[in-house]
Amino acid sequence: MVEPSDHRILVTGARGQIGSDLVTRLRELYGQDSVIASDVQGQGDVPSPFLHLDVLDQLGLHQAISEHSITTIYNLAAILSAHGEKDPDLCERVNLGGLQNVLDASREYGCRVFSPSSIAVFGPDSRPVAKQETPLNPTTKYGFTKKEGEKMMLKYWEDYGVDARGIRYPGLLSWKTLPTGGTTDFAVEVFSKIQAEGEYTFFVREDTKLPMMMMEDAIRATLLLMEAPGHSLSRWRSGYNVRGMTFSAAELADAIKRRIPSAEMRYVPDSRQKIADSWPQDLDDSFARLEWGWKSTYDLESMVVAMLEGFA
Ligand code: NAD
Ligand code: AKB
Repeated sequence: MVEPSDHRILVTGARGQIGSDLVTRLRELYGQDSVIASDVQGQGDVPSPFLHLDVLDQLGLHQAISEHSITTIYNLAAILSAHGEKDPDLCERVNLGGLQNVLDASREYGCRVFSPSSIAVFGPDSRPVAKQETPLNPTTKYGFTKKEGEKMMLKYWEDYGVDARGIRYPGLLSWKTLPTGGTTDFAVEVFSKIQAEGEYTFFVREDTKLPMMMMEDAIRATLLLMEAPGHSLSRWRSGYNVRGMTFSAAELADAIKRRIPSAEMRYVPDSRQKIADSWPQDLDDSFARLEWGWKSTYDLESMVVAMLEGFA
């Protein structure tokens, strides 16, 4: 049994939307010095310890793990969907090449791994509600890398015993760090713009309905999965569906307008519409509920209250 003080954690891509919140929570649980934040970007305002680390740099990764006696890696370094469609080569290099480096190093040093998947693993044939076992037919480069990433993690578990786990996160909502490069970004941007400027132009149609989740729930799901006994996990261990809530852009706009009647919102779809139209509108997360006790806490109304307060 590993005591909290025995955890030595490396977080890659720590400056991103999830990393900013996850590093804080992990440090609350395991101690500031036990959690090494790292990113290909500079340290910014992330508190130390911080390493400048590119997941494509195999040697740097090995050195970081060995010098800091790392036991668990949260691999958050990635290129998200909209950015990935613009630069598919970089998306494949970072999302698959980076993951392979993390898994190879974990195999050598005996680390546990968490590396997120996404609802992007699904394609248009998964609509409206994607089940855990719905076939994965993504139409984006990002979705392809997430699907292959799930397979790679399962292979490293089955063939080499690397304890690799993952979640198919929906669009994540938080006021602490703004999302960039994704398709679900509109559901955060709207709160930031309405609070700052009183208006927002959605880059998707008003009937665009996608699965979403509050960051607090996503972090809770992540830690629940990582704490779950290995024997309770099935072949879905590298990509569990987790459900938070689902709403259309118009339903989100209505919920905001009920609280801020002067808010002005318009819809001017851009290239991200095609990506949104290829993803499921909702998820069935029965396996996560059954195997490791997942249950979300936020719904649309409580999320809108929290996000408006957060950006106020
Ligand atoms: P993000 O884009 O906000 O952050 C990614 C971080 O990775 C950035 O800080 C970036 O500098 C860093 N990075 C990029 N290339 C790197 C490299 N070569 N080496 C090291 N760092 C590198 O992304 P996020 O939203 O925090 O997502 C984290 C993970 O969760 C990703 O795997 C993403 O696919 C997944 N995910 C996120 C969401 C979401 O809504 N945020 C939803 C589904 C899945
Ligand atoms: C994106 O929009 O790319 C991410 C995701 C759902 O994976 N938020």
